[in-house]
Amino acid sequence: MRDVPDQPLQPWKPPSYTVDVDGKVEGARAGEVNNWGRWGDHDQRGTANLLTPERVAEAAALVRTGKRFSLGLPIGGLPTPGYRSEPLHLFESTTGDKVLGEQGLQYSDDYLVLNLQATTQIDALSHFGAGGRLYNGYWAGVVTSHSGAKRLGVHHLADGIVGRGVLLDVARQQGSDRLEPGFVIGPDELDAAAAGQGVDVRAGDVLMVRTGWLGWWIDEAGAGERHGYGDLPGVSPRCVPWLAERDVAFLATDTLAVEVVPPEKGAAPMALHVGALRDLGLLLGELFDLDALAADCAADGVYECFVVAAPLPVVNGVGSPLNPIAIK
Ligand code: UVW
Repeated sequence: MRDVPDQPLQPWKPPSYTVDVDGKVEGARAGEVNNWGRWGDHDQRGTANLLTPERVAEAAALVRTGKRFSLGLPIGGLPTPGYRSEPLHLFESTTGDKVLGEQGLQYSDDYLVLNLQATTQIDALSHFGAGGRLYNGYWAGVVTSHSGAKRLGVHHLADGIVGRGVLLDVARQQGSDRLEPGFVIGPDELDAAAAGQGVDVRAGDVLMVRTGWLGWWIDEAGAGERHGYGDLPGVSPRCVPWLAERDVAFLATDTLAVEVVPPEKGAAPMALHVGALRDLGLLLGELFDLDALAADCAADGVYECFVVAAPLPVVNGVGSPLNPIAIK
């Protein structure tokens, strides 16, 4: 038999810190702008805490026409991010194959094997850490291949991302169908879009930032080519203080990464993920299909709506597919 080269291994270093019985790193520190401890030392919901009953009720009152927009991508039949497996849809029984009993009863059942991040999705707070730490000082080692996220799992968000949705259509504001790969959305671009659209961003908002990238990827990029992580327009980590000042509850974009890739000169890779998920406990949404909503907002000039997005309560999951519904 031919030689098979050994797989390279990550160098292993025992943690130089102590982890308590609750899975928290003693003395762990977040970035300068952070929400650690704000909702309790053992909080596992982060900015989902901002989606209070009062805010949800106020947001529900935004519904005027009852027009609904699904912001979720169809699962199957569309390209999958290049670094994630394609969904596998299998059938256990189908009416074409099975007839039950003398009455001729027929039924179908199916399975889905899905990378939970491979479509429109929410990143749970266990999805991303840095320096061995997750949100609120939890140790990154609480997430294992054996047990999943023993802390900060997506099931803690089962009551949903529900609240006032605000669309900032940065692409349209910049006079473009889609922002170029690497286009940096900084605080100035967010402010300009909000001012241009006549909408404000408030505490507890579900903020959706449109780059136009998703529509381009699906409709034009070589008829459904898979796409890697290499070049995307997106939000700069410089927006983390901006998001914290406004107490945004959820940030989503119509891209694979939310953040700009490659990072701006001088910025660390994935610094927005670290600043949002780890430091603020700010939940992120990716691959939100914002085009139809954006067209409607441009037509009626109303950039706020009621949004309902329920993660699947996958116990110890680090994310979940979403079919977010915006209602105007
Ligand atoms: C990674 O961070 C690897 O993925 P995502 O952008 O989906 O959160």
